[in-house]
Amino acid sequence: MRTQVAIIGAGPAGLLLSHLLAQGGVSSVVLETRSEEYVAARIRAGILEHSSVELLESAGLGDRIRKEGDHHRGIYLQWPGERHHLDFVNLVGRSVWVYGQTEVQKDLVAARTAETYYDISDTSLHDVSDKPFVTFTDKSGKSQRLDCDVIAGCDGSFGPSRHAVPAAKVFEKTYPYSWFGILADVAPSTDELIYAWHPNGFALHSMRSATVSRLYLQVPNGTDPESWSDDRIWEELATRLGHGQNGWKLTPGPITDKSVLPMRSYVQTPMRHGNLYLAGDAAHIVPPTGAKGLNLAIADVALLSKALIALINEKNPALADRYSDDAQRRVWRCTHFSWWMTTMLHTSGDPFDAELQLSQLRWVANSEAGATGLAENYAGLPIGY
Ligand code: RFL
Ligand code: PHB
Repeated sequence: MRTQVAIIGAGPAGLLLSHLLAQGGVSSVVLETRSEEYVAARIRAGILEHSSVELLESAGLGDRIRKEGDHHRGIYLQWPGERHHLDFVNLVGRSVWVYGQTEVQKDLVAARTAETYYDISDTSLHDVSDKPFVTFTDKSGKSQRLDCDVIAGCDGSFGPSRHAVPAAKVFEKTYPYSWFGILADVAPSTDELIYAWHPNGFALHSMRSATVSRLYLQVPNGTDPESWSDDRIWEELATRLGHGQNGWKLTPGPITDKSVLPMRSYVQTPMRHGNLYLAGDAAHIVPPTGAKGLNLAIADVALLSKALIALINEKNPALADRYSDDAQRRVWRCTHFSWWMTTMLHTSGDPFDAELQLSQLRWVANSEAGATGLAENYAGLPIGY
């Protein structure tokens, strides 16, 4: 088989890249280890930045976001006794949309034109500095070879692509806590997301729709989700989110999914070697407190699709040569913002740290300069920042 761009990974980075390349007249084939059903059902991110929505709209993928997504002007930031609304629209003229990654994935699958191989195994990258090709075993057990001009590694942090960049530099940080996430069939108890600092640990009230809530608790690493009863989860969420404060109530409901997500961060550089380019989680992971993972994948792909279209259609390598440096500027900005949100909101047990966090939260919530900094980063910098 032959194609112009072999895309490894059918997550949001891989499928969006394939879509944008097709619009630019560049062919691609997408290779994915998991089944189509598994990829479509994965519960992950929930927030789209302003520029991600603009990009999806300009690619003809915005219809359902406008109809079914929930536009949020900002977020609530709280600590015991106080809840503050940060209005991003007033502060920076931009805002965010609540629209699950699962929905983005569905929209991408519905719009897909490229051939996609699901349920493959033994993915292997070859000759990336000269005449690249990918070998794999397809669903029926047949060995396949896909020749191409370029390989796009969109296969997340556990895929093989990032290991095909020799002498790459990896920057890593593991946080000493995890997030316990639940999905519940109950109307959200808030109109916009609540990020809560509490001496027991961080809590977040997010949502997926008018009838589905998504909530998170900071828990120690290694926590077994099954060791927490539903009652205990709701009690702890009520305590940390301030049930009863100023008349606010958290309404519990049936829990349909429980999972524990470790918090880690890494950045791998460069994001290119020869004819191999990395995008999304294959090149970087951020802790979820800044809601940046999916948005960064979209921003990488916005740059990479333009670079590959110019490279392949016009034989112009200028953008491709700059891709890694251009993408990394935003990656480090988002890595810093995610670290800043994480360390401001998660408790470490150290009373000195707790006083510093509370002081910082009061400053962010009460000073226009502090609030604007958070808003500018959360609502997202323009593509190409
Ligand atoms: P994805 O979505 O992980 O897609 C990579 C795809 O590559 C496939 N793959 C392979 N395919 C072929 N051959 C191989 N050898 C392969 N190895 C792997 C995988 O099966 C997969 O389908 O990466 P992408 O496209 O870069 O998209 C990035 C986002 O998915 C990610 O940044 C966010 O979802 C991160 N993230 C979250 N971000 C948030 O902002 N808020 C969240 O609440 C949130 N929750 C999460 C998350 C990431 C998670 N992961 C990766 C463990 C929850 C989880 C569980
Ligand atoms: C989510 O809805 O899953 C979500 C929202 C905001 C975050 C992280 C996750 O910061």
